[in-house]
Amino acid sequence: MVRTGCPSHNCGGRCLLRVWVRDGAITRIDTDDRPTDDPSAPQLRACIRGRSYRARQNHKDRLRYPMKRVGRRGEAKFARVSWDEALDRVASEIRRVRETYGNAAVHIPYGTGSYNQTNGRWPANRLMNLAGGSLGFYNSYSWACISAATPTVYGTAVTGNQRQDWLNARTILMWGWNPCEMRDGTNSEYFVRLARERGARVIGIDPRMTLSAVALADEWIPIRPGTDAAMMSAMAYVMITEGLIDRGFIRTHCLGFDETQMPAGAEGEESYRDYILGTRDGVPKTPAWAERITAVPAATIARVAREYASAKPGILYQGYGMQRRAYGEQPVRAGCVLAAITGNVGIPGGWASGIALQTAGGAARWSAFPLGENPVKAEIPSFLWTEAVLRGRDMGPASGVRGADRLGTDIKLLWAVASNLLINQHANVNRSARILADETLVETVIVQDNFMTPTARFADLVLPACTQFETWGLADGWKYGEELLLMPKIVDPPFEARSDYAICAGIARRLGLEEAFTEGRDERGWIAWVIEEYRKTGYPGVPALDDFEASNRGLYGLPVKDPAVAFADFRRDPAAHPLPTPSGKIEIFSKTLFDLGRPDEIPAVPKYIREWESPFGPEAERYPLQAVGPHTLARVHSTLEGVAMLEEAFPHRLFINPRDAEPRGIGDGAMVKVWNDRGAILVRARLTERIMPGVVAVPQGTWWTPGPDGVDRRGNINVLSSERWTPYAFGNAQHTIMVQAAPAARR
Ligand SMILES: Nc1nc2c(c(=O)[nH]1)N[C@H]1C(S)=C(S)[C@@H](COP(=O)(O)OP(=O)(O)OC[C@H]3O[C@@H](n4cnc5c(=O)[nH]c(N)nc54)[C@H](O)[C@@H]3O)O[C@H]1N2
Ligand SMILES: Nc1nc2c(c(=O)[nH]1)N[C@H]1C(S)=C(S)[C@@H](COP(=O)(O)OP(=O)(O)OC[C@H]3O[C@@H](n4cnc5c(=O)[nH]c(N)nc54)[C@H](O)[C@@H]3O)O[C@H]1N2
Ligand code: SF4
Ligand SMILES: [Mo]
Repeated sequence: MVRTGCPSHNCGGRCLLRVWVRDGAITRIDTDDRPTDDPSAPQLRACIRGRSYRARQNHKDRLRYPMKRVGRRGEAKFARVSWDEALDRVASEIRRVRETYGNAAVHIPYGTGSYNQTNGRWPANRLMNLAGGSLGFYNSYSWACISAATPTVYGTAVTGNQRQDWLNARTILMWGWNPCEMRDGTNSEYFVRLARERGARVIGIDPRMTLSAVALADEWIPIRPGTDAAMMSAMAYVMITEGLIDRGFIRTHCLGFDETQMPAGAEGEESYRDYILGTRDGVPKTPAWAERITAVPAATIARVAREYASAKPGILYQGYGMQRRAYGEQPVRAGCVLAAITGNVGIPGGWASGIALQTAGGAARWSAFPLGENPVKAEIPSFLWTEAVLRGRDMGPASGVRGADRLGTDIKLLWAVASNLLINQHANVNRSARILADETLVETVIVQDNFMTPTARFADLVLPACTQFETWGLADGWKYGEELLLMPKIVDPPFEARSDYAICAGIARRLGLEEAFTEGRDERGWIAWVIEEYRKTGYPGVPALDDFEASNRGLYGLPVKDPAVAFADFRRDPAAHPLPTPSGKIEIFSKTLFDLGRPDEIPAVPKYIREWESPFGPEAERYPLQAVGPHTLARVHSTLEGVAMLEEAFPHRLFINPRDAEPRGIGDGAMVKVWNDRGAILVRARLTERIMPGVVAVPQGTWWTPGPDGVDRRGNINVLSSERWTPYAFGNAQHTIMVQAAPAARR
């Protein structure tokens, strides 16, 4: 029995597994068996994905050999080749594209299959950085809006207290946040539960009655997707007109709340209070106004406003689903402002909102495997890679490019490592498939994965990578956590699969960079090196690798007895500890955003803006249903697709309210076609009252499997999602979709 960190990928958590091995094969997996369950160092109990990982590990469809494409791109006709031929070809393609178009024509796209140091995308990044660089990206598919919008208010993304502090809260608003299904740090749901046992009232605000609403909340408030900023504005209206705001805190710590505290150069402009009261636009943001937009009763909005503003301290926790939307920047800023005007910032049991990266602790940050520096300084927003394929040469700052005035080249070589993004996880699958199928655009597609994913089917070369059980790794918490988890190599890779590190080392050799790339280390050698770095840089208690391995404890942890509170210093003395914003204060009105001069889409104070696809636009005539693609317990995005027992436990369904299903003649369990202008999918219906009328849900991540008619048989929500990006963050808006649904024609 070996204790190890779960292969976990980008699953939202980091847990401990106990793995039993017999005759070189994994026979059983369970989880943390430490006897204590003390909130300062709780067990890291695995979810069903970690517990069922054996089925993925031993799956008959694991990639076995390197393969090259023999048909048209996307046709998925492949022939086995030797590793020598495959690696020669990768090296010569990197050389050719580099010489013909420059290093910026090579792109390693966003891909989150492994965060365990030497496995996943990281060795490829290290290699390309040594090989002259490649086109980089910034932000993520997870957090584009929230990571860009939070600093416009606070100057930083580190706005979260350590979770042990949640036990001090009296009110918790789980706003579009679903930690029971969408893991957001192992144990987040446990801490909410403890807080509730201590008397906190918990409210879930989500178009779906999630498992979190069921298991953790006192109340579920269904809200129309894309309208959260309207409800938040109406809450502010109630707080302002009923005198529930924290005037003292606003005066000493905030900027731009009303006309008395406008930043220099914006005197006389519309303040937050002006917007809320409708002083300039003539529309007071009353609960009645918001009810028409959000479908939340005005009385409920007013009641939640009063509760959050008076049963203090309180947490307004913002999930990320509502920022993966058209104007995803707005609800983020609106939530931060509610935290600020109620004075919930910088106090125990409070919460500043925003992305809320943990303020202190955390055994270590994950990327200690050295990637080196990228000689190519240009970066694109992660979501805009298809743009860089189509018109990279003309892209500049107006298209979100950083570090250069113009990219000067299109992307010509895509090397997807631990990524199912090129097809499955990016928006508008049919469009991506058309772009990739055109061999005059991207000339070379290399995919490195454990399975023949929809992305791999579009590869010119498929390289079989091993799983985390087959190589060395090290992980720490996903957003939160104080533990460092050792991931020793437990079994050998099947057939000819190799570690991502070994694959990259082989390419490095062919580019004359082997010594520079490996520095004489193998995977285990790098993990030993990384641990020594931690020991040198503030964590001397981490055991050296040999001892760590011999102990078979699997983890090293730091108990949290005295949880840190974000902005505590600023709260105490704002003059001595100013925020890293231009004004040093909480910027309710952002002069930086004001100066962009695009008030309709990037207002200086947070506003509700109607989405570009919404029930209120003309598009609703043909496509009257809003569709969301939540993160499901059964998968890590598209990873773990094909594990039969997970599919059995959580069958893939279109979740639809009977009030929408019945007029359409859709019965429970019926096969349904869901479509819009971008494409169509087939998926079985689950009729349920646990989703609000007018909204349907299709959990994201199933593998795109088009039939001869182009209709996807496996119900991938990204067939329906749009490639349009958000105005300020250049983020993905994959939850903003309008669709129609009808019973599928009998075949
Ligand atoms: N089980 C599981 N857990 C995961 C992952 C996984 O794949 N599976 N992935 C991990 C990763 S990488 C990430 S980035 C996070 C993502 O975490 P999130 O982005 O927070 O997850 P989602 O499920 O997309 O959205 C959360 C909730 O928002 C709701 N929602 C959608 N639109 C709106 C809206 O406009 N308003 C409101 N109020 N609610 C809305 C959805 O119904 C859903 O219940 O999850 C992490 N955790
Ligand atoms: N519609 C919609 N689309 C979304 C989202 C949404 O909410 N809605 N969420 C977005 C978010 S938040 C994210 S983070 C992205 C995630 O998108 P991706 O980063 O593409 O994540 P996965 O789909 O899990 O694909 C990871 C791939 O890595 C492979 N893999 C696993 N381990 C290893 C390894 O060690 N080595 C190698 N080489 N391969 C490995 C897996 O087999 C899998 O194919 O999806 C985004 N797409
Ligand atoms: S939450 Fe993540 S790390 Fe934990 S068991 Fe599940 S998949 Fe593994
Ligand atoms: Mo994500």
